Amino acid sequence: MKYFLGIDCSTQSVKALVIDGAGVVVAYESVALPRPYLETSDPLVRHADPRMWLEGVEAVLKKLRDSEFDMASIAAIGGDAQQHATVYLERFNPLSFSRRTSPIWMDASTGEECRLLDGAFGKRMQLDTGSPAIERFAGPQIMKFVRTEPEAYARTTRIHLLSSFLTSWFAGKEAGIEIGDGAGMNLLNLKTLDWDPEICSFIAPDLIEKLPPVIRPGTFYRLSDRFADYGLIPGIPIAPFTGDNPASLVGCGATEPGVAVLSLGTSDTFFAAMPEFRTDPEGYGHVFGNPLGGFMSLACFKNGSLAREKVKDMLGVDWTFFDETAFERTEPGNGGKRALPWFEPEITPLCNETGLKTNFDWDAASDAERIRAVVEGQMENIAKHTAWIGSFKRIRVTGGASRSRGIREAAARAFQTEVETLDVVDSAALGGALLARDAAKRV
Ligand code: XUL
Repeated sequence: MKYFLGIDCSTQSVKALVIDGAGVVVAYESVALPRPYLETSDPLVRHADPRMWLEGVEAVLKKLRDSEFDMASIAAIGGDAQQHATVYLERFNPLSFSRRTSPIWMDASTGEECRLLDGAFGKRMQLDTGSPAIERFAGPQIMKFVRTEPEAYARTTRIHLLSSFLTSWFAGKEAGIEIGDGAGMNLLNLKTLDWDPEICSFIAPDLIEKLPPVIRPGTFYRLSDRFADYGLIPGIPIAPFTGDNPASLVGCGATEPGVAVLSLGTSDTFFAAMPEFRTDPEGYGHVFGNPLGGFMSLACFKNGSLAREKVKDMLGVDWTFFDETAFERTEPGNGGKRALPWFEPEITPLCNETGLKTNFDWDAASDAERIRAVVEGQMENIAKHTAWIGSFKRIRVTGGASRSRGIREAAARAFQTEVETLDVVDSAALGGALLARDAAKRV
């Protein structure tokens, strides 16, 4: 029997999911990442140690091998990583980093660079790259590095996305950036499907030389000999790693237009496949690539599950109360009481002043009212800022928080549509495994 492995390297953990040829999950392991980001006094700065991701990937492979799973039966590997994180190399082999830490998607410290890019390119940035200049995207992040650490930038020979860095790690040689995740950089021209020379050279005259090539759907690599240590067969195909959201699009079976997905994770995201690309008139949403061809729309809400958990802990209630009881004790609409738990600077809409935003007296309300206010506030904010994507007869809800009846009902109300729960262990890792199966067919 042949199996296909998907690796998901997300913000808080690394998962390994194995499917058989029919797409049925036969094995699943995960390891928590010890420091998803390094603490700093500036809430806008969010960097992580890139070595931690490699250690996480190796740890999950070891766990899978030690679970007695027959690693030699894996016929192909695919995967994904949190989007937008960049990895700066002085050399790939032996590995040496020119920037000790990697900015991750939660970083919002490049406001100045975004203003400069806006000034230089105006509307063209969004029309050609799918998004206006966005703080967490690779272009503004690289520009900040060029401006603040010019010597380290000069020593840099390659700038990877975390996804292409992991593909390279498995292949044992430097790999390209695939379009799904590459579109989240403000550097890829979606009309030519290649780096935009003008934008790249505005950031640094030699930037384009430091970027990996852009690769097309269907490209694959081969597993390096080193992974024989884990019982894997060297030379099996590696589907290029993509971003977690493009991988989720595949895992949720939403690569064809008509289905939208609301994924409730560390960040909440809303996305759908899009054959021709169209941009958000408000400028918050993005166009990424669909790993199987064409494009996808996406809006990202930074204060997702971590914010819900913080409210739960603040109130000292358990998940049953948060997910169910609070909704039995209150009425839909909550008498107009709404709250937005923006403990981290919010992305959609942009808001750098953190805190709990309410339109009612929080102290005088019951815990149940506070919870409904937060959940209805979040779902209405998502519905409002994704209206540009289109309207959908049904929305698939996935991610840990989709188990909450209260959240599902609030989503159905906010979107005025039917909501179905997609019961997959991990849609991004599943997407990675399905991309691996696809690569195996092409060999
Ligand atoms: C998408 C985004 C997040 C990360 C989370 O643009 O920033 O969803 O991909 O891993």
